[in-house]
Amino acid sequence: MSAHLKNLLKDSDPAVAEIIERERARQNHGLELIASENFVSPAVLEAMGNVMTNKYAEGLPGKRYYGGCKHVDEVETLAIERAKELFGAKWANVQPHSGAQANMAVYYTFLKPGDTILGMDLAHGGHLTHGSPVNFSGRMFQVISYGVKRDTNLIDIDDVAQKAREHRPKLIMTGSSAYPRKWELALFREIADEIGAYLICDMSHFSGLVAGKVHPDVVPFAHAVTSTTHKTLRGPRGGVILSSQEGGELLLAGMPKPKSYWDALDSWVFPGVQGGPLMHVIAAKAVAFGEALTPAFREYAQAVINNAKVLADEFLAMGYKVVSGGTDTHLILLDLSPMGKTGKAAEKALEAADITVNKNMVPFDPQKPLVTSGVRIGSPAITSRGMGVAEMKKIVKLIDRVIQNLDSEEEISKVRAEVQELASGFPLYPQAFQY
Ligand code: DSN
Repeated sequence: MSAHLKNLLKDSDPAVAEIIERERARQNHGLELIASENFVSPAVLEAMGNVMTNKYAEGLPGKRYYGGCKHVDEVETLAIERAKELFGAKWANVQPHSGAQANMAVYYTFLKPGDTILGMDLAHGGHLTHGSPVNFSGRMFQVISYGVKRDTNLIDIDDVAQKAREHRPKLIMTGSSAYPRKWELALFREIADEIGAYLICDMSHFSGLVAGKVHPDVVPFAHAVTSTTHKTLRGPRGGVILSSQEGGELLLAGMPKPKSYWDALDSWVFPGVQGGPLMHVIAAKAVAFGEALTPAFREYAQAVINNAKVLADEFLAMGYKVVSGGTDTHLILLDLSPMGKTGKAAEKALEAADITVNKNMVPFDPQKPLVTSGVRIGSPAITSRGMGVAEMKKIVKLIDRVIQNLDSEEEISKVRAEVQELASGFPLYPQAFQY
């Protein structure tokens, strides 16, 4: 949004303008280490805040239920083509409002209520929409969960195979929210093929790493792949579904004849689980996919992993317990239980020092989800600010000072001053571009 428009908002609704300004300042002054967050480019921000929000466009490009769609058709077609090119997919739907909506459309495409799914346990790093009882996925389907091994904290593929053979799920879900290691889909596909299950990958957390070619491809192995667009991929808040697996016809409830499952996925996004697409967000997705196709994005994705590895190594050198012994993605998970501390206390004290992380369950965590033994720390957002190895080392020392002094307001306030000084060397957006 231009400075001119910013002034319009300031004049017409100063209350909202001031809240937005405070949030901008918070992002600028602090260290954003939530593994699922990032900072979009000014171009993505601009593509999100414009007249595209005014248009209703139920349907797909060229097949809409409203007139006046010629320009939104252009931008959605561009977003679809760029998404396909980025991930080597043959089909894409860029309309899901979120990762959860994308997963819902996938489940409704491949399953009937009551069918069995096999997904990663939330407490071991999985996601709510992979079968948690507090989510629609856990209420609609029979859920069997797999997890990590107690000794290595790596995925127990033998356990996956054994549970697949025993419970014969119709769908196997892969992907995670707090698993610091790469996903190797080929092994999962062998298991899925053995029992005739659909294999789905929710690559929300690491799709930017796949786009940047620093994580193995997942699209060739899964029947469908879902992702958010706002995490490592550094686009607007939203979702996308991709597929390269042709063939397969599904008879959907209420439909007179079977459909290819690409058509079925389209139908389950709209009218299945959503109404009108958010065309301003789709325009911003097109911009983000275009950015992710550049060599600069590959360098960014590599830097995200390099920075996360430095964070892990520095914490290990200081004697911290890092779940699975390190990382090969964008995130690390600290287990604070050997220090007698909780994720809840660490998150709160770190926030007071302008360092934003989230408390997180660690595998086999004895603490409750609102307390937890762990904190999850991600490198995508600070890498977008241009921070590198030297800054990672400083950040680990700052975090350690807070964790060692959870109750010391004096130390926390000293750390906050150093955090703000560090952040000020890496301004988020140019001054003229305040939002
Ligand atoms: N909330 C996201 C995360 O933090 O991983 C997942 O939806």
